[in-house]
Amino acid sequence: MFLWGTATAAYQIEGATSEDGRGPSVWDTFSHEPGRTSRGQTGDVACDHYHRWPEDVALMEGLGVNAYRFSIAWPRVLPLGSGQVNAPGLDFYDRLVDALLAAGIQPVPTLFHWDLPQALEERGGWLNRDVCELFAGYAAVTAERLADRVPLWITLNEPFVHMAYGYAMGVHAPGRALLTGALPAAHHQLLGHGLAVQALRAAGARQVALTNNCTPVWPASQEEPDLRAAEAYDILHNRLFNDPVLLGAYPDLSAYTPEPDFVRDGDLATIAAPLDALGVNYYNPTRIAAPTGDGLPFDDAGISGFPTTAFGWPVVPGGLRELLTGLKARYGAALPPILITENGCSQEDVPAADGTIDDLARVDFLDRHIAAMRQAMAQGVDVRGYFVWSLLDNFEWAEGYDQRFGLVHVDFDTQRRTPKRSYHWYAEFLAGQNTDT
Ligand code: IFM
Repeated sequence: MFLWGTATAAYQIEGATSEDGRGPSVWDTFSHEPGRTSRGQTGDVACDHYHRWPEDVALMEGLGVNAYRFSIAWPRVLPLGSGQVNAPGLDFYDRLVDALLAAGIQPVPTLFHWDLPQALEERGGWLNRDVCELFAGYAAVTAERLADRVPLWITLNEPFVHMAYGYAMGVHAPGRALLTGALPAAHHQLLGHGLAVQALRAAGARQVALTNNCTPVWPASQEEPDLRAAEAYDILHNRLFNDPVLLGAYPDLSAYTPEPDFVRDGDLATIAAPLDALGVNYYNPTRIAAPTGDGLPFDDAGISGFPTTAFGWPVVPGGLRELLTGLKARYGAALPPILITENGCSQEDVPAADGTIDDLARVDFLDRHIAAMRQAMAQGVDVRGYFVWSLLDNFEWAEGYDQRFGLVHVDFDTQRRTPKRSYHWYAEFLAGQNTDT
């Protein structure tokens, strides 16, 4: 069955951050520090999904999706990251899973979507190798409870973004600006992933995947310095996270570190545990030029000549086809089936006087990206699912509530949910699908 779904993440929608025994996460700490997020906004309430989940499941049922990708908050299950399990936290996800199944929707949980328990940050976060085993312990506890009903699990969401924004540049939690000193956070996330794959399978998970944020990299010119810079960026953004998982080896990291001494014997074999699917999140290509400063080995040259989202991201549907066919060309038989675990756009969705939200640009975005995905499938890429980011407008990290990605508009003062035109479009589209394609 082809999975047609929508996606969210715990800290972006749940709220109830100190309810029923949930421990604090790095995002609670970070978003409460002055100047970290737009207008000081936090995920304290977000979409209040922790209380309003029945309404949100009903919205998905109305949409007609057959799958829902959400994330489980590690600090809700294990408030200190390990040790004592918080039963009400697991109960929440248990109820959600049952409600989804009753609505004919396959739950697809992600175990880590950036909300590390603060207690683990105090031990060094993902820079501390011990966190890898603790992540596997959390995976085991969670799957022992849910794997009887949840076939497909995703370990990590976008370890590149978490490493780059959270540990290299400091614009996301935990707010560390270590530049290339962030690389151990990449390796430890990947090692944690590999250990979690073992733990999930031991607990009865039938299928396991990892979600990477991938981007086609466009050199700014065909001149040698730009081509070299583009290759260096491709290594950092794409290959650093795909090669070890799919090929069991890191790409040449010499542009970033003289010696990856954080990699120990046996780590790569653990990281390369076979997967049932690779999750791919696609938003846009990246155009790269030779560096002008003396820091990193590339400059982001920006893309012009395409429409942009409210975030200013270029809208390039053909980039999705290029990405998918490129993955197949690069990894060949080592590439498992692909799930597009996120694709979507932020728009300035202002309700009209009659309350409707006519987000035609989002409809066009989704329509053209789905067409691009199908072109890649026609070229032989094995894609098994597509999830729109996102079901609801939500807490867009450092951007707070300013960037709206939802098929459903959320009024954050009243928590009123209003399906946008894109919701109705997707519902109609799904009604016309044969779920085998
Ligand atoms: O909101 C994020 C999500 O958490 C991870 N992928 C990209 C989305 C849009 O920025």
